[in-house]
Amino acid sequence: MDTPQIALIGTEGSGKTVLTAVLAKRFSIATPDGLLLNPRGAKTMKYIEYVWNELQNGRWVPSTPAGQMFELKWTFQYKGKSSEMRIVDTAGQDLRKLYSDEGYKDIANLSEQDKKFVEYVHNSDILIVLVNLGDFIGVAEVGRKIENQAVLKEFLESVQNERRQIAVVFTQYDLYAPVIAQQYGSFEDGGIDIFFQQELPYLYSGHIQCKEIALFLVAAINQTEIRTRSDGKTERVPKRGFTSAGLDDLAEWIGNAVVGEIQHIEAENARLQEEIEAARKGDERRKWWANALETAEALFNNVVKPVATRLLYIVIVIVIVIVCRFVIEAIEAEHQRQLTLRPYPVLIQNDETKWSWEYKCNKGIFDCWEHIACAYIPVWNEGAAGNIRVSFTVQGKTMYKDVFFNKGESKWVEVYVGDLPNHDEAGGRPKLSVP
Ligand SMILES: Nc1nc2c(ncn2[C@@H]2O[C@H](COP(=O)(O)OP(=O)(O)OP(=O)(O)O)[C@@H](O)[C@H]2O)c(=O)[nH]1
Ligand SMILES: [Mg+2]
Repeated sequence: MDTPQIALIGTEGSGKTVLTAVLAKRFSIATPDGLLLNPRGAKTMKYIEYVWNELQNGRWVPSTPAGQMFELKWTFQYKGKSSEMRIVDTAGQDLRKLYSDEGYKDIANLSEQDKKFVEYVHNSDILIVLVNLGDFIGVAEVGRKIENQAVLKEFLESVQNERRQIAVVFTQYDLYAPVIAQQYGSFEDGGIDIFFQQELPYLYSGHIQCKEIALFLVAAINQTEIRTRSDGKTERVPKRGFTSAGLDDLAEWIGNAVVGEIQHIEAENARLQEEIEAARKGDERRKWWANALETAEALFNNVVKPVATRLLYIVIVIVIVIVCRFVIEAIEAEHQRQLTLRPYPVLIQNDETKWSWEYKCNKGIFDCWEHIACAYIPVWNEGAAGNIRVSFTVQGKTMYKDVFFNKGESKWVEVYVGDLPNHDEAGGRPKLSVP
């Protein structure tokens, strides 16, 4: 709710309608303090003017019918604040009906009108509870006293919360001032507390004493006169040109309460604005991130991914090449290693004249039956240990012998070359190879 709302509550005849009109009229012209109530719309103006005219012409207005609420609107100005303000003039009958037997609690079974009453009242920021002094002072009937107090007590219990501002206004002070002064002492000098304790003990102890409820004494119509009606009966009616008493204090309290409410609403609005702003910024941030994510995704899909794929292919190819090279190099190295491992045969003497030849007799049981030529070839193994094949061809016949050499070893290799008349017949160079 962004408009301070005041509800005037009180039992029938407590003076709500009269006070509303008198207050509105009184503050339709700015006070020296700057409090101003400017009616908004024809409805409010007509309502106030109607009641005011009746009072000015010495007539009371009829009781507000049950089920009716007059929602009146003003532009309120006070202490540099300006705001719309609503005052709801409720019907006393409704208050009694709903709060005397706690019927307001059974909200589900309330009529639409009653529901509206309860909701309206409970949604109001400022409550002005009117108490007709006549209901509690002097000749007041005991049953009615108890009944009224019960209604008010129940009502106040139901509406009190930490924030709501509540005032209890005693009306028709003009009629009871002398009795009050006599019975309780001057209200201004603490008589009001004594009155409360004595006449409204449940309200006093239950609410007024411990809760912050403002108390006011008001005479909306401070001067009345007795008039004889056409039926011969007499009645007390507003005196032409009447004044009011106690309105300024009440108006000041209302003004401050409304200003407090406006400040609360402004603070709430500022907080809401901040929340909205924070939410908007949060939204913007989320959107920004979403966009950034989208852009990044698009960039990734359209640029990075294809480049990366190509790069990956290139890397794969490079890796394959490197691996191949590595493998080839490894094979090469292994080959080299194998080569270096293999004995690298070197003839010390490649010169046949260095060979040594020998004839050996292949002796039988009695005599030599064969001569065998043997060639001794000097070989030096420069390489690693391994077999070296020494072969050579003599008279078209190739012979060989595999001989094991240690690394760096040199020795004579003996090769049988067969039955040769003499070694001169041997021909060709020996060849060395690895088997
Ligand atoms: N002497 C005197 N009588 C008043 C004053 N205000 C109200 N009254 C009397 O109280 C009666 C009821 O006043 P209303 O303002 O109509 O009371 P209400 O609270 O609106 O009553 P409902 O509409 O029935 O709930 C009037 O008809 C007057 O007789 C006042 O300031 N002085
Ligand atoms: Mg009324």
